Amino acid sequence: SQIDPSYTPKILKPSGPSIDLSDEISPSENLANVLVLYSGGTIGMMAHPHGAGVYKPEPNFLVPELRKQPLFHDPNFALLYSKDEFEQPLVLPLSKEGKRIIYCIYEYEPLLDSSNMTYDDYGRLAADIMDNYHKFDGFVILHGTDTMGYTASALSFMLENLGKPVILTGSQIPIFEQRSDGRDNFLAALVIAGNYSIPEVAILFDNKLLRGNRCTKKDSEGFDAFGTPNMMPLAELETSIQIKWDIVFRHRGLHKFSVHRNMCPNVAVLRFFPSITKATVQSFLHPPMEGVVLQTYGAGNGPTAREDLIDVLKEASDAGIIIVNITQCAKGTVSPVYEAGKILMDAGVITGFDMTVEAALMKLSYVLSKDWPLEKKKEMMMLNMRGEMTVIHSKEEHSLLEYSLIGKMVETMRLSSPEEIQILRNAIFPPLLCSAAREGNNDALEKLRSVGAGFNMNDYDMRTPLHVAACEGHHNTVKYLLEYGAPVHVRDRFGHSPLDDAVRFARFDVIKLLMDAGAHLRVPATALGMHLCNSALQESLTNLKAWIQAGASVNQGDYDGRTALHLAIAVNNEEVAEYLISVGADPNQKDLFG
Ligand code: ASN
Repeated sequence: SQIDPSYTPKILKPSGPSIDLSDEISPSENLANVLVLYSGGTIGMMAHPHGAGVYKPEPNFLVPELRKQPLFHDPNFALLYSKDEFEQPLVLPLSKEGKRIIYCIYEYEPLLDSSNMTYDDYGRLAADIMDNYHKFDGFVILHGTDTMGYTASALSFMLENLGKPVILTGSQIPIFEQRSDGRDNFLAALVIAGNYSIPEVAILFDNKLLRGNRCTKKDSEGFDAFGTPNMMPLAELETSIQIKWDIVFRHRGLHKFSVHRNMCPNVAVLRFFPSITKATVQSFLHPPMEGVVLQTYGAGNGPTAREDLIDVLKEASDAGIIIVNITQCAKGTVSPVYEAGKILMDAGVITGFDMTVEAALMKLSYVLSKDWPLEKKKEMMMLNMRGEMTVIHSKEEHSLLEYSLIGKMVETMRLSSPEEIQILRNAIFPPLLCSAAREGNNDALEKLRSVGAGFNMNDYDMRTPLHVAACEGHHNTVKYLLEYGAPVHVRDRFGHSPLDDAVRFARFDVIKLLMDAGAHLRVPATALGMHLCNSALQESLTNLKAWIQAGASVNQGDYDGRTALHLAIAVNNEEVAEYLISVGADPNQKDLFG
């Protein structure tokens, strides 16, 4: 049955601190907060001597052990938070790049072998990410490998308009066994979630970052357990980490992050094989079945000579069951090149292109659970919603050389290798993007985009075109950038997000747009109190309004607990005081001196 929409996740059992990191730590380029949701899997298992030596998840084991491991925890830095070990978050040692990753692990109860994961567990993961979304820069899910491809696919659909990284990882050998692959996988997942604003659900395994809804488990024993047969990795982690930003999937449009927890359970996979009987196919296509992933031969072919089967498929499709055609081949796509494929399409079977079984099933579950008419559901199944299907771009669109300036430079500098061209792109595009954003020149931005510039690219101060357009208050440019997937949560060298910039320059229209796209303030509470007090002291009603519009709480005090209203009264500014009261300032609130 479907998940009850009023389902609330059980409160997680915190293994470690319950510190509200957002209140304690100023966002800055040197710190990142990552939430780890630990659902189970081999990574935290132990072989139980009393259980015939088989592996089982071991509760309350991972966190205390990690605290003892210098690679996973720097106790000296953690002391800054609390003297009490159990109140401290886990902190990775300082990275080569000078960044600290602070992480909290929430251990689920019970921990599961991933063979037991269900839609309810996906719902719980999604709800926990939703509840903690604003406090963290990224999320890691520790998960068993057996069904990780299904969970990653499901979450990629359930987490709508995701703007932050969600990285699943696990291991083939438990993390504290001698030859474990879990240590590298977990560390790398933390590093990716904390350092790179990749708004995707991904799997990190064996030094590869893979799009979650493209993954299949391909090896039950090897460390290289996952593959994305129809797509290159998002990143390969070698001596350096090179993210292929061009292929990172970004949702388009101005929508906030939200979670869709219902998944339709009435789906199944049917695999053709020579001589399959009509009765077998019929038995699959009975109510309550609502959707079937049909694994056909080669490029999506079915047996043309088997009219009996084709008729059953047509009847089911006419009766409203969605049948999605994917290939049995480990790699490749369904395409209508054979009569044997066309005959299925004529029977109402829809094309699933190069989706994996996991992605096709989970997408079907997601789409079927939506309150959409049948035609729209079918349409959505054939649309690339989260990067789960290959999108073929026309060659010209991505040809760097189309852009004459870069082309000329390439020629002049006699660059030839793709690496050299990439270096040139990285050097040239950011300032061009930022200056176009500064002018509010959407045409120039569009030209740059069409030749391969990404709106995530940033300049030497790590400022993106969205930061610049937000400062300038170019409403249309901000809108355009957001529509083309410009990241909303990125912070520049000074720790500022585009929303912070819009607030500082009191760009009210832009604040609204950014918030519509899910942006939120990440300023620690007392620092926010000081901003409000300063604005009141400087008698700047506009600045106060901007902070309040961006979600600052009007009664937030500074270090002495004084609020903007205290200051407005101290400088005797009636207009500011009246405004503050009109937006809910409490005239009776006491500062720390009473
Ligand atoms: N059976 C384990 C699981 O999926 C396999 C693993 O994690 N390597 O939970």
